[in-house]
Amino acid sequence: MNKQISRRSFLKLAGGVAIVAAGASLAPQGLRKVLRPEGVVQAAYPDPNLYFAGTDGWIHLPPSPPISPYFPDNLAPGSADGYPEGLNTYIFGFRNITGLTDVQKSYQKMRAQHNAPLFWADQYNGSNEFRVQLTNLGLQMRPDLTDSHTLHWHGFRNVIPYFDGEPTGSVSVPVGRDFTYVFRPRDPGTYMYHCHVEDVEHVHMGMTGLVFVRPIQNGNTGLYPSGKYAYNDGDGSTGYDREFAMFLSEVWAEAHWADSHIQLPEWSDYHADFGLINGRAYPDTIAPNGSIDPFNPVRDADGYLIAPPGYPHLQYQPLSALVRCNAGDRVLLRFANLGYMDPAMTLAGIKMRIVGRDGTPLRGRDGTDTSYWTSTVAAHVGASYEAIFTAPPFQGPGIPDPEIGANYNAYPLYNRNYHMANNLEPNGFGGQRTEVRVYQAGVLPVQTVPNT
Ligand SMILES: [Cu+2]
Repeated sequence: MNKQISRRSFLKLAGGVAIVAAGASLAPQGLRKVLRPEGVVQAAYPDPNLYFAGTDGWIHLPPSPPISPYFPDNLAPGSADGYPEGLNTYIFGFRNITGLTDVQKSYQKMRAQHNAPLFWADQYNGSNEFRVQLTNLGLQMRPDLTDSHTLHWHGFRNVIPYFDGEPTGSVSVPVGRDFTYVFRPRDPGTYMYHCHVEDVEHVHMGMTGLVFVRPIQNGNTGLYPSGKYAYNDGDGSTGYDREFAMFLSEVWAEAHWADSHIQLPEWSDYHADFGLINGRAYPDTIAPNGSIDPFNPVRDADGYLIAPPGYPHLQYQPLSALVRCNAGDRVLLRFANLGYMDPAMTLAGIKMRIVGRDGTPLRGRDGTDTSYWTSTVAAHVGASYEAIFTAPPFQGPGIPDPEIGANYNAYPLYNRNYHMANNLEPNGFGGQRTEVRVYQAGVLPVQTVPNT
C-alpha cells in the first residue's frame, strides 16, 4: 500500500515481462523503456481514479431451503465476530477502498462485497486515461491459498496485454501488494470486469462486477434532452433518463462451502443453487441500496460498508436491482451475465428495445438500425445487452411506497426459467427476480447515480 513499494514492484514486474514477452532480440530496448528513473515514472503517473481491494467475505442468501451440509455455511461469522447476523455464504470479492487510510484498508480483509463495485469511465478522448489500483489483502479464511488477483475488463477491445489482467500472459497482484491498471476505453458500452486468476473459481466466488464506458456524445442535449446515451448514436436513439445495472450471476452452494472448508469442489458437478441479480436473491433484490456511488463512497469509521437501513444482513451486498422510474421516462437496463446458465430475463407488460450488445451498437455496416423489440433478454454467458424501454403511463391507484411518498405500478422483471427465480421450492434455484416501479411523471428527481 506504500506508493514507493508499489512503484518499485511495478518496475520489477514490468522488466520481467518485457524480457519474457519480447524475446532476446527486443529485450534491451524493452528494458531501457521500462527501467526509467523512478522520479520520471512517478511524475508521469497521476493518482488512480479508484482503489479496489481483493479479499474474501460473507454474504446473505435466502436461508430456506437448507442444502446440507453446504448451506447455510456453519463457519459464517455473526455478531460476536463484529459481523451482522444472517450471513451464510462464503465469497471472494472486491471492495472499493478509495479514500481509506492504510489502517482502514487493512480492516477490509474478509469484508468483500458481492457483486464487485459498479463503476464507470468516460470514453477515451485522447487524454483521459482511467486508472484503478488493485490491492490484494489476502484471504482470511484461506491463509493456505496465496492466490494473486487481477482486474480484467471482459470484452474490452484495444487493451494493452500488460493491463489486461490475464495472468498467464501478464502480471497479477500477489498478496500484500498492489498494482495500478491503466485503461483507455475506446468503445462505449456495458462491460463486465473480473479477476482472471483461477477464473472459474474466483469469478464464481464473486470477483466480478460491471463497468460502463460512457460515450463522448454524452452531454449533447440536442439529440435527447437528458444528454445521456448508451452509444454515440448520432440521432438520440440510445438516449435515456435512468439507467440500471442488472448483473446476473449464480451461487453453487457446495463450491462456496468447499472454499471456506479447505475442500476442492468438482467443477464439472456444477449446478446453480441460487440465481442472483446484482449479488442479491429475491426479495433482497428490491431492498434499498447501500453506498454504491464508486466516486463518493460512504463507509463507517473502520472503513466498513454501511448496511441499507433495515437490512443489516445486506451489508456486503449494497447494489439494489429495484428499478424506479417516472411514467414516460426512457429507462436503460444494462444486462450482463457472468453465471454459467442462460437466464431469460422477462419484463412482463413492457416491451424493451435491445440497442446494443457486447459493447457494440446494433447497427449494420451501412448504419441500418438492427435494434429489436422484445419482452425477454436471453442473456448468454459472458455477454452484455443494453435494453431501453419507455415507462408506460401511470394507472392509479397503484401501491403505496412509503420511501418515496407516492404510489406506483409494479411490473415484474424475472428469469423466465422459473426455477431460477423461485427459491421457495425444495429444488428451486431462486433469486433472479426484481421489479420495475412506475410512478406518476415528476415524482422522482433526475437520476445522478445508476440504480438509484
Ligand atoms: Cu482473484
